Amino acid sequence: MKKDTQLFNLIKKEEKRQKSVINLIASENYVSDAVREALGSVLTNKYAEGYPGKRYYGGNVVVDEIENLARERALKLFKLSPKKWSVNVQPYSGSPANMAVYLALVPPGGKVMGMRLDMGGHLTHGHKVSATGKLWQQVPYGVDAKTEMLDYAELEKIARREQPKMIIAGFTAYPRRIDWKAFRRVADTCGAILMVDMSHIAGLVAGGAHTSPFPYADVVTTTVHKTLRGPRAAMIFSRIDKLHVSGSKFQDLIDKAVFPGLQGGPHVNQIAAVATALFEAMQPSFKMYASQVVKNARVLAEELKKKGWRIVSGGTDNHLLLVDTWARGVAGTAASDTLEKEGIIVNKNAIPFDTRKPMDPSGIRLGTAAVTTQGLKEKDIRKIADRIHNALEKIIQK
Ligand code: DSN
Repeated sequence: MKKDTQLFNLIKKEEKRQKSVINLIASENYVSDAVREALGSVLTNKYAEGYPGKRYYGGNVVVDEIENLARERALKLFKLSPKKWSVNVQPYSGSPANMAVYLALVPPGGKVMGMRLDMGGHLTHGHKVSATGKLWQQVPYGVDAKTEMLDYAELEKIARREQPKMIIAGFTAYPRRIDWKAFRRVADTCGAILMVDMSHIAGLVAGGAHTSPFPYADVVTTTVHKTLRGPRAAMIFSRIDKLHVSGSKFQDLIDKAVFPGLQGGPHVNQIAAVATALFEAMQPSFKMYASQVVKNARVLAEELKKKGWRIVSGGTDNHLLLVDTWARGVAGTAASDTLEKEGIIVNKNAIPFDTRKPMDPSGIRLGTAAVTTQGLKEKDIRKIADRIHNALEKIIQK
C-alpha cells in the first residue's frame, strides 16, 4: 500500500513541536513509549462490547485478561480493596465518564451541585452548555471572594437550601488542597451522593502528594492522561457497599450506564494503555515524580509572585497555578499568545469573579506535570519563571 507521507510528516512535525516547547498546560503530560506501544497495538482491531466474561463478540479471551488486569491495577494503585470498591475502565474519556455517573445515579432533571466553570469547575459538572447542564439542574458553587478558596461552610448552606441529589468535588483550575472530609460533611447534610472528579490530581493522589478522596467519596471519576500520565481515557470507581435509593448497587448502575447506556465497544488498545500507565504509577519513581510536580508548581508560583505577578489564592498546593495577568493590564489571550511565541505553551483561563469574557479572560493557567516528566527541577523552573516574566513585561512596556 502507498505510504501516507503527508500524515506521517505532520505527526513528525507535531513530535518536533512537542519536544521544542516548554509545556505548561496543566492538563497535559508525556506518556512513556510503553503506553504508546499499547495504544498502537493490534488491540485496536478488536470489538469487545460487554464486560469480562460477558461479551457480545467471540475472540475475547485475551481481552478479558487485559481488562481484568487494568481493573486490578486501578484498585491496587489507589489502595482499594476489591471487596469495597469496583472500577469501570471503559470510559473513552472524562466527559463520558462523568455523564455515565449522572445517567446511572441521578434522575433526569435532578439537582447536581458542581463548581461553576468560571471558578475552576468543568463543563461536565453541570454547566448549561454541556449535556450535563441540559439534562440535570446545576446548583452552582464557587470560591470565597476574599481567599479565592473553597468555603465549606458556604457549601453546606447551599446544600441545605438546595438539597441536591449529588455533589461533585473536583476541579480543573483550583490550585489548593481539597478537604474531602469537609465535602463528605456537606453531602451528608442533605443525603447527597458524593462524586469526586479527581482527573487533575489523580497522579498526585497515586503518588501520595495529595490526600486520597477514597475514604470519603461514594464515586470517583478520573481521566488517566493528566498527572497520572497515561493515555486519553477515564475510569469510574464506585463503592460496592453503597446502595442507590432504587435498591441497586452503584456498580451495576454505572456499568450499565457506560455500556450499553452511553458507549459501544470499549477501546481495548486504550484499556491496555491504561493498564500500562497504572503499572508505571505503582513504581517508586512515580512517588518522587508526584512530589516533584508539586515542588515545581510551588516554586513557579513563588518566583512569579516575587516578580510582581498576582497568583490567585496566593499560591498553590498542587500541580497548577492561576496567574491574574490582568492585574498588571495583560489580558489572558495576549499573555498566552506572547508566551507561545517564546516557546512556552500555556492556556488562557478565567480567574474567580472574572470581569472579562471567557474567550479573553484575565489570567493564564500554568501546570508542571509535563515539564516534571521531562526531568525539570526547581532550578529549571526558576529559569522558566524568568522567561515568563520577561515575555509578559514586554507587553506591559508596549
Ligand atoms: N480540558 C481539561 C483541562 O484542561 O483541564 C479538562 O477536561
